[in-house]
This record gives sequence, structure tokens and C-alpha cells, in this order.
Amino acid sequence: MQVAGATTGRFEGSVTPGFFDKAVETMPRTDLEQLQVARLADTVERIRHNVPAMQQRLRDVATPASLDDLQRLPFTKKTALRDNYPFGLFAVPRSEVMRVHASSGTTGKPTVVGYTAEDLRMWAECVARCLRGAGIEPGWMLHNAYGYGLFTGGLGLHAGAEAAGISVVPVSGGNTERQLMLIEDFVPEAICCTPSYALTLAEHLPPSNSLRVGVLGAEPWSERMRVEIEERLSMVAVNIYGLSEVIGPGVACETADRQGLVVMEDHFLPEIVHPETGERLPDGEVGVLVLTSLTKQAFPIIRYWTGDLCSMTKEPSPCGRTHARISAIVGRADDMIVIRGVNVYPSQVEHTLLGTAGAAPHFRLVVTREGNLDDMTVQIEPDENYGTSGDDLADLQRRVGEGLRSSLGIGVRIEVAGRGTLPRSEGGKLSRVDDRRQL
Ligand code: DLL
Repeated sequence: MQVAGATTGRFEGSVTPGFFDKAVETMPRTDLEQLQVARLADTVERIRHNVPAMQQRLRDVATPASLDDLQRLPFTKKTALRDNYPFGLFAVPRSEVMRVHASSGTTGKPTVVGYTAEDLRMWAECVARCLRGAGIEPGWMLHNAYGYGLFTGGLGLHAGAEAAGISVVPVSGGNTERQLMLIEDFVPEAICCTPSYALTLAEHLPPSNSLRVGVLGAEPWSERMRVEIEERLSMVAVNIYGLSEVIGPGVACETADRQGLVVMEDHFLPEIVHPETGERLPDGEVGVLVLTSLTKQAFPIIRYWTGDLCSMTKEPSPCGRTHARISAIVGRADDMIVIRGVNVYPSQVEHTLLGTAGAAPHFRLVVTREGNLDDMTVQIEPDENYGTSGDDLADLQRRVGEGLRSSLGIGVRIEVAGRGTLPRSEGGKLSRVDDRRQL
């Protein structure tokens, strides 16, 4: 498959891809596809019987008898989660949901997902495959700098490491000084965090550090960034992908040979479709990644429209894995942006402005990267009836800042622009995002 820059500047680390469950990871494709069809049929039936909110949509759909039948099923978009907030799409009684996680919704409320005990076990198994494939050996130590909490990164990687017999340092995000001290003192062989945070750490760590493997994801990153991270930290850096709606991290991950992200296809069925027509695209073409869960119990999901753009191949991997591989995510089909690992939709900003007295609903988001850290400035305008004294504007700036901190979960800079100065739509699609990062 085409892997951008695959032959340039890769760090020659002495790690090799391992397996967590070799029989499943190298299963012949015909057996894999048979398993997928049976699991797909079961998933559709469970949703039909247990999720009242979906019954109408599935009423006239026959139980799929082949993978091609999948195309007759409707897509599920993020709006379905919002419309059924918080637990309306769960397929088991609330008492069987052992954990919930959440990520940014498109407006005020987060997107909530749930897991049974069996879902948590399956998720840990998927992440364990990712970590072993990345070359991390049982008995090594993993510094886990993904955030613990409602975000799936921290706890997801944590459980996967434990399942694979890898020791975890559950450091979570933030406090870089302390992270550096722990890396120096505990000498972990592996790290997981966002790629931008890996670059921040690289500014302070010598190349002679103990790290050999980094499992990096939750935000888009380029081949150029990989070369920089690998060189500066002298470790192999693999790309891990996932999203809370489907499970969290571990839907797909590169192995140590970095030849595309292997999808855990016995649990998640991938399709690549045309962003406008929704038609399935042939292997190798870039389109929207659509994922169907095959074994999830608490929150099964059919044809989830991820909005992430990539391509796919079903050629076996050099390391012997037979599951499909996707390319790195090359963009978004919608206007979601990822700032310091946090998903931000312009519609969330609009929602907050509409609820803030004195703010006009016009805005622009300017995204920059200073050093390795993303920064976002939200340019706003006062509405026609709002005062224009320095105090008035400072008060508006403060209130919008507080509102956005609470709705987005990250601090952003607010600039109050003159009335009528921000771009207005002139009929066409108005881009409210000015992303100046060089990813
Ligand atoms: O970001 C799960 C995760 C945690 C993945 C830790 C990897 C590591 P959400 O918060 O629901 O879940 O955000 C999912 O983030 O639809 C992509 O747009 C983006 N994303 C995640 N991983 C990658 C990646 C977690 N490797 C959304 N490359 C997804 C590009 C990524 N984008």
C-alpha cells in the first residue's frame, strides 16, 4: 500500500512486530469474512430487538447474509448519538453497563458511549494486539501519558497493556516536568501519548533516553512529524487510531514495520465510502472511513460515519497479518479539528456564543502551533446592542472565554474584533477555520 514517505528517514530500531493472538491476527481472509458475516447478522438483530430508537430505521432491512448486504444498511452519524443522549442507543440494561466514556459532541452535550464487562475485555484485547504488534514485549514498562477520565485514551491503553503483561505507569496528561522525571527514573521502554506531546517531550529528553517504542495517536500527524519524533527520541513511532463511538483507541494500529494501520477486523468492519454519495470505493482510494462493530454488546453501532478520510488495502501485511490496513488519516470530511488531542467542532463554539449575552454568532477559529503545542484563538464580535467601552469588551471576552473553556474542555484565546469585520457567508460554504499548523 502507499505509505507516504515510507522509505525516507525511518528510525532503524531493533524492535520487531509481535503477536497477541496470532491465530486470529493471521486468520485466512475467507475464514475472517465468514466470521464477519455471522457477527454482522447477530449485531443487526441485537440492535433491532434491543434499541427502540433504531427499530424504525431497521424495520425494512433484511438480516445481512453477505458482506455486500452491509451496503443496504443505513449510516449512523454523530447526530444519532446527540438525539439519543445520554444512553438511548445502548442495547443492554443500564445495570449491565460497567463503564461509560465520552468525547466532544457537535454542540453543548458530549457524546456518551458504554461498555459491558465483555466489551471491556474485548477492547483490552484489541489494544493488547496493538501494543504487541508495535514491538512492545511483555515485562517492558509503558509510560501512559494519555489522559485518564472520560477520554478513552488513558484507560484504554492502560487495560490493553495489562492484558498483554506490560507494566503501566498511569501518569495521564500534563505536568511535563514530572513526566520527564519519571521517564528518567523509571526507564520505561515504551510511551504512549499524542504525537504533538511526544515532540514536546523530545525537546527535553536526550536521544539516549530509555524509550524504544512510541504508540502515538488521537490526532492527525504526518510522515514528516514521525521522522522528527523518531530521530529526536531514537525510538520507533507507530500510529494508533480509534474513536470512542466505535470503542476508543485500538480500532487500528501500525505494527513496528509501519506499513499502514491494521484494523481489528474480527471486531470492527471497515468500509471506505465516497464523502458525498456514500458509495463504497475500491481499495486504494481515499474516502470516509465507515465502521461497524461486530461484537460490541452495550453500544453496538452500524456503519458509523467517522468523518475521517483514508484509504484501505486488504493485501496481507509483511508481518503476516491478514486483516485490512488503512492509511494514516489524511483529513476530515467535516470541519472537526483536533487541538491538543481534543476534538473541536466549530458548531460547539457557535452554540456557546448563542448562549452568551452580548456575543454575535459570527466567529473565526485561528489554529496555530507554537513549538509543538496547538493554540486556538477564537475571534468574536459583539452584537449590535452591546456596549463598546473597553470594560464591556473585556467582560464579553472573559465570559466567552469561560463558556468555551467549559464546553470545549480546553483553554482558548479570545479576540474581540470590530462589529462587522469577521467574514460572513455570501451564499457559499463559509469556512470558519483558519488552520495555520503545518501538519
Ligand atoms: O481519540 C481515541 C484514541 C485515543 C485514539 C488514544 C488513539 C489514541 P476520540 O476522542 O473519540 O477518540 O476522537 C476520535 O480523533 O475520529 C479522529 O478524527 C481522531 N484520531 C484518533 N486517532 C487518530 C490518528 C480518540 N491516529 C477522533 N490519526 C477520530 C488521526 C486520529 N486522527
